[in-house]
Amino acid sequence: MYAQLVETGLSKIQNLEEMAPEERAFQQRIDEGIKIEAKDWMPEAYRKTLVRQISQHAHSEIVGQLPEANWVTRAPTLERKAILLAKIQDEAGHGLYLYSAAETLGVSRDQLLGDLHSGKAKYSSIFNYPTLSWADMGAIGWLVDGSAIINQIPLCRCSYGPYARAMVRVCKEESFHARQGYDIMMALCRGTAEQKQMAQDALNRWWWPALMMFGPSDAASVNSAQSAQWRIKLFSNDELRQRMVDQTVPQAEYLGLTIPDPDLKWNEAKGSYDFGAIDWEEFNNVLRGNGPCNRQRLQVRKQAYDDGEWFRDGLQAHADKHQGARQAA
Ligand code: BYC
Repeated sequence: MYAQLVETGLSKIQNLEEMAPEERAFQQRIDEGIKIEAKDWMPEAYRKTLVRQISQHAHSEIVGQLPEANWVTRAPTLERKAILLAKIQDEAGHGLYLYSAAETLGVSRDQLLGDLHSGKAKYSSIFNYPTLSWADMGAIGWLVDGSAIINQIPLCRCSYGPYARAMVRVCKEESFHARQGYDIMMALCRGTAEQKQMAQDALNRWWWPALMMFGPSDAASVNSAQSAQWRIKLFSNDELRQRMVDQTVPQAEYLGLTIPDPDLKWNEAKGSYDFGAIDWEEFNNVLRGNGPCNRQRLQVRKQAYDDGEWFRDGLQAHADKHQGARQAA
């Protein structure tokens, strides 16, 4: 796939002969599988691409806490509440590793957060959908964290060292998240008819948005070819989306739930499932800021940032005081 993506993107990206010597040496290191580290020379466009992707990833982790936070006070048991809280705390941790990885590329946390709050930086489309019932906690863990793992396992091998290393722990924790989600779905599906219906309803609402998480189709993906050449992307959006469908259909069957896609069908020749058309108009609309919860999500993040100002000021004053004392000594 890597070769195929680079191939299709050849009109947009340079081949080795066209590159300046420094850039050629950089590309050769990448082709040999050598990691790029923060202090190494890198093309400005590589740095920018990573800042864009890593920061959007970090924002997704932070904004991703909000739909689940909605259910902390209404979890059905103390145990479920404790597990959900631990998962949400993990997401905060992921955001922090990722902001730190982005900072190694010479951007400040304030700049990154400023871009989120102004609407300049994106975060994952999936977090602009509402969580209407407890079953949504199951569906998010199962489908959203499940998709996140499929997308993120290859990132542990991406070319930028600090990003790749941050992803190792993130993926381990995501695996726990996906299992807790599936466990909620199993409990609901083994419960009353009403509980099983809640699980089906959650699957109906989260299925298509989860498929959209993988990004536009390969034909429409503007960044894929260059990211593949730089080995930031090891698999294409469509390839990973197909993996998610193939992995999830048997899991839905085990639960006794129906995937909301009349065109879903096993394709013997391909050895994978065919599935229906994605509503890209809906996806683009969410990206433009018009999803069901976009405004609410941004407003809550901005409010949290403003509310935390006194704390950041306090930390800064404390740090300044100690630095002053050290300089005086
Ligand atoms: N939502 O050329 P493309 C999580 C944008 S966190 C919004 O294919 P690329 C979790 C894309 O940014 C989930 N925007 O781009 C957390 C680009 O716009 P810009 C987040 C999307 O970068 C808590 C444009 O569309 N995961 O899992 O090559 C709880 C064209 O796309 C989306 C990551 O961030 C989307 N779904 O590929 C539970 C993983 N898709 O930036 C779970 C790392 C595309 O040019 N990121 N866009 O203005 C990636 O792997 C890649 O950035 C993507 C997109 C596959 C997402």
